[in-house]
Amino acid sequence: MTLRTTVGIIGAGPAGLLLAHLLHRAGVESVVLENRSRDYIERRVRAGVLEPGAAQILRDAGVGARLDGEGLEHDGIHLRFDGESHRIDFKELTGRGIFVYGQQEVVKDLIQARLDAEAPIMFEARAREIRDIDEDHPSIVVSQGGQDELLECDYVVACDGSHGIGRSAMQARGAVIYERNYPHSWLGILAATPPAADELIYAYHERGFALHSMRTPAVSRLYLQVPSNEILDTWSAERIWQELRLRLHAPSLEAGEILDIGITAMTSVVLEPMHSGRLFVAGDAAHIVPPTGAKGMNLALADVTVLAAALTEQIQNGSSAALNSYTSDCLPRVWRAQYFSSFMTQLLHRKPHEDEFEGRMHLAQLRYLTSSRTASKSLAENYTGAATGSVAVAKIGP
Ligand code: RFL
Ligand code: PHB
Repeated sequence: MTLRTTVGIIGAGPAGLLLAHLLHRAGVESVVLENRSRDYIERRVRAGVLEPGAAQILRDAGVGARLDGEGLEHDGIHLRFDGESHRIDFKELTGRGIFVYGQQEVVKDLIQARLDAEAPIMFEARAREIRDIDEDHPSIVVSQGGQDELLECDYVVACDGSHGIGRSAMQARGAVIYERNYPHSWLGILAATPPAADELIYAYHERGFALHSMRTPAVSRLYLQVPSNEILDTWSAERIWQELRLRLHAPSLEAGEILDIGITAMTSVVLEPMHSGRLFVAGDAAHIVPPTGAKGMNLALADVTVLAAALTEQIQNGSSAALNSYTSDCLPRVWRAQYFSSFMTQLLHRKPHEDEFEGRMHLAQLRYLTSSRTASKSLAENYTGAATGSVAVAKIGP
């Protein structure tokens, strides 16, 4: 059977769902294809931090009510190292705070909006192949319930994350991947335990990095640096809690039931360009940042906000300028976030064989960041997304 729509969207993560919602509000039809079940994606525990700009995007799209009611507004973060605790006051330094609101809550809000609009979203429907990218009507081969169907579109947007088919389709067409791997992973838990502090704690410790975050006053989200290729079986609950208390300097952190546990490898990836013919890629399909800078979901939401406006402009007014500049409009923000995420990762993690010299270099940089107003402000601008605004550019030739 052949289905037809204007924009075929692969993936119902934050990128694909927000894109579909923004297009719907502009009067543009789309179909969302999601490999997993609704239940699975609504439970998948991932990001937690929204920049104020991303929160505003959700509000402007009419899906910010729960975020404003249940999201936790934080004015700063704590940096802990060498037995000291320092607060970086984002609000005072930049006038902006951040929101702590789980990615799966953003996903739930957007799925609800899609269903309320009675707009098409197919779960357990896997995009297998993207065809005819250079034709007027590209199509997606979709497998659902053991059957193949064809979704014919005017445009295809791959929001299918880091392991999807969008990125490989782009690579097959000559797009370049810039990549860096880190020798660390994160062991992350979601636990039924009250947060040990009112704000996030990023801790540099001789035993490795640790991060204290939260979801509600009764649920904490906690991470530990572990070697890449670490095996989960070697981490008993007791070992995890002990290590968290030590690295976070949080002896009062209570052990609670572990609701979710997983290990995430850390990498940096940027795909250039982010579009080719009638195929566009957005979010993790186009770029991955290590989670230390809390940027991935924010970048995904920013990409599709640009893309929704550009597609609408093309489809409703026949104007292709914004669509043609999709890649160049997104990449400066992507590389800024990439730099910051890499900087935070290298600042806060212990290298596998870090020597005394390097350890002292880390401490020197952390002391600078927490004692110089200029350095603290730079961190605050980057973390809250205040540093991604456009600047006047003076071109100096080819
Ligand atoms: P997603 O969320 O991965 O969604 C892609 C969707 O596509 C589906 N899919 C397919 N569907 C149909 N056919 C196919 N062939 C398909 N292939 C894949 C998948 O099932 C999935 O549902 O990508 P999207 O929308 O680009 O969103 C990106 C974010 O998920 C990601 O950047 C963040 O989670 C990164 N991240 C963080 N970002 C932040 O902004 N702030 C944070 O605090 C933050 N913390 C984190 C993070 C990511 C983490 N992990 C687990 C990677 C913390 C961690 C630990
Ligand atoms: C989270 O709450 O899951 C979280 C917070 C900050 C990060 C990464 C993840 O840098």
